[in-house]
Amino acid sequence: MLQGILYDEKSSFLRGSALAPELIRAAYHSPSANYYAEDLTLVSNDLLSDKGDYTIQDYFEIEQITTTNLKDDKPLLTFGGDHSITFPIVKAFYEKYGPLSILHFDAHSDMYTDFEGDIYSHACPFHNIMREGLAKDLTQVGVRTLSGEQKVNIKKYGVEVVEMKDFESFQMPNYTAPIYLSLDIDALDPAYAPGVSHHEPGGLSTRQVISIIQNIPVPIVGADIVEYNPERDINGVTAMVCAKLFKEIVVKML
Ligand SMILES: [Mn+2]
Repeated sequence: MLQGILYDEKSSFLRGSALAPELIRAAYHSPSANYYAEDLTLVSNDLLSDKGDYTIQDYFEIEQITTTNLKDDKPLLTFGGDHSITFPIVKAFYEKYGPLSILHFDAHSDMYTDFEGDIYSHACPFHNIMREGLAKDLTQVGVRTLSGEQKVNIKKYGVEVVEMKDFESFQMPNYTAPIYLSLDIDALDPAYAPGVSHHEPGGLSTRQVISIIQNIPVPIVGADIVEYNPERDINGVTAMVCAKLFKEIVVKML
């Protein structure tokens, strides 16, 4: 299942990611590509059971909406929105499934206790998730912006961080149960995905992200694609990256 969360109020630097869901869908439906994932799964529209996009007035509505859409007992993927939405989404998943392992792609650890006075900032969702014990474990890939405060929190909660500088040594965690996947599109190098609010050079290639997704050994029960900012995109190239990664993720959700 698919839901879009039109929300970027917790962005610290630039707005724009609330515009993303509609444009990722348009890229996915673009006649320039087909609906096949690379393993030849046909990721067709009727497979998705799209719940559409939700305009958010209040941050905590996101949990309610997700809880409602989880009632169908089907895997659920969310188009964001800034990364703050992952905390209320994971909260809804926790209520249904208990703590899940989370695989998190991001240039940033998002492990600040608060950011500019807001504990729900898009720089904080994974601190909130770990503080509330909503994840079985958390592995972060693509990180290249750590700070002292975040390092303290990472240690405190036993977060596994694969920094970009050490990416060569990345090994898939030993998953034995379905996981939640959170994909901040700024994990990719801005050369591959310029349509993000925070351009952070030295990131992952599209192919590296695809390879990791294809090698996940267990089903994905929940996922999000966040932080795509169409206002920063060039010729819709990042929307196509989102659509491509979306199809590869959906394969793991079936
Ligand atoms: Mn990020």
